[in-house]
Amino acid sequence: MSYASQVSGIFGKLGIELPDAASGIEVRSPIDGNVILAVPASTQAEFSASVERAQACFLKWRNVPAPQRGALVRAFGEKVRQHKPTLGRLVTIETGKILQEGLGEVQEVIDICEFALGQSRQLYGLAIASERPDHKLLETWHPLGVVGIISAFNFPMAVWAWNAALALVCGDTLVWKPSEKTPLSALAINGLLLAAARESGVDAAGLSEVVIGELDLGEALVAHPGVRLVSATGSTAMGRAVGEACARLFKRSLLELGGNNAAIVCPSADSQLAVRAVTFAAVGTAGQRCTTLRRLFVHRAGCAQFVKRLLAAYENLPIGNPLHEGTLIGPLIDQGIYERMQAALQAARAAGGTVHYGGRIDVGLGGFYVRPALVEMPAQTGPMCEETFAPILYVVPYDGLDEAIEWNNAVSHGLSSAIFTRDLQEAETFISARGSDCGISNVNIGTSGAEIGGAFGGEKDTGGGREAGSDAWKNYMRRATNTINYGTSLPLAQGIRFEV
Ligand code: UN1
Repeated sequence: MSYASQVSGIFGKLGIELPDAASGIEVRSPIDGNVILAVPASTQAEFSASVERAQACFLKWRNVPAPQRGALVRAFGEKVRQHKPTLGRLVTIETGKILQEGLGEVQEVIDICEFALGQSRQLYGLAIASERPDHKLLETWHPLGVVGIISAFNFPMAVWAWNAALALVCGDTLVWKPSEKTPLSALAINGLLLAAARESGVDAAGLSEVVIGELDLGEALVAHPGVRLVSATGSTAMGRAVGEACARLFKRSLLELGGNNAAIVCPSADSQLAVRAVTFAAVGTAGQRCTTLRRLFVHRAGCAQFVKRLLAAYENLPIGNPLHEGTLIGPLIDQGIYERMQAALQAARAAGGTVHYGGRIDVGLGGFYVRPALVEMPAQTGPMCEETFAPILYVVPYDGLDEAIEWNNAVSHGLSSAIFTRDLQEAETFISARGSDCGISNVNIGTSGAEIGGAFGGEKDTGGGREAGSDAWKNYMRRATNTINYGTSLPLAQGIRFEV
């Protein structure tokens, strides 16, 4: 069955209308590279209407008690759970990530809904001691407004959901511009949210809008005065443009950009565990996660042996149709990424690297399939210092931990990092103030696959934003400080006397 008919079956099962396929943005399945269908792009007028609907809806939604808003998110999460296999399949067809990872992505949506439901009863403020008699200081949190979400192709549902589930319980409404490569996943998951709203008796108009288009639409979203926060996931170049434009307008931005993530394998590491963890982090999602492991520093004493074991694991990786059980590596999203990967491997060779694997493989489907590359580098140089969004793992031997930590931190990004060691001093140093400078630093676990309970994001060129768990909800609310005088006199702060 063609992917076009599978997709129409999926939308049928979900009870969501597929958009008119006559013309518009062509959506391809990376599995075979063929067009699934065309999705109409949003016009400027449609985009403006979406923001206006979201603004109007916000005026009502902000008055709904937060736990009731949480109830909608719970109903949505239940719907997603019910349709998990169908949604996972759609993610795989549209992104090419293996079915296990497609299902994992849907699970992330379910998880954040549960988290947000709990959060809906915990939007805590503070009561602060006042310096004045009969006075009280409060810190309270209020809904912010319309939240604009820009998301990337590689997590076409989960990244939106991290933002959406929290923003909704915080009383905000949403306008989402998904990647033009993955609008179908967006329409499906958003369609389930709107269905949950209708079934819960919530007026769904303007609660969560999807707009489809390319760069100019993202620019319009950032520039629109009705959008109070722009949460953007994607390349550093895109994030810089979003961040600068938002700063000019004093608009909030929440940026989750690239990563050039590293791991350190110490002499005391459990090498079997480390080989599995490194392999999953480096080749999972065919190297197309922002948390993908791209740089590896192995202690010189064990480096040759460790590389040998990795090469053996790489050689046996099942590469092929991501819908088939047993496949671990699916296709790259498109030719553009394939070409960037090959250019990076060329540059690595020129910089003195020894490249293992990395070439295109014919799995009989079309599409861009590669065996992930392992590159032994003499030092951290050349393309190793940049993020190439493809499965390339550079390996460099190190002699001292300080040196390895310095290299970990010596790139422009600061998303995720890991150390493999059974030495307490090494582990604690790595996650200490003089350790990794990343937003995520792990011990005996790879760089990717973070749980939603923690704050997700990173420093430097990764953009500084934090999404999902911990106190990330505060991004989606405005904070007010309230001073209340319950006495009969008017003492002024700082002891100022001002008698009139
Ligand atoms: C991304 O690649 O943009 O930690 C997000 C992870 C996933 C999310 C990745 N939970 O790898």
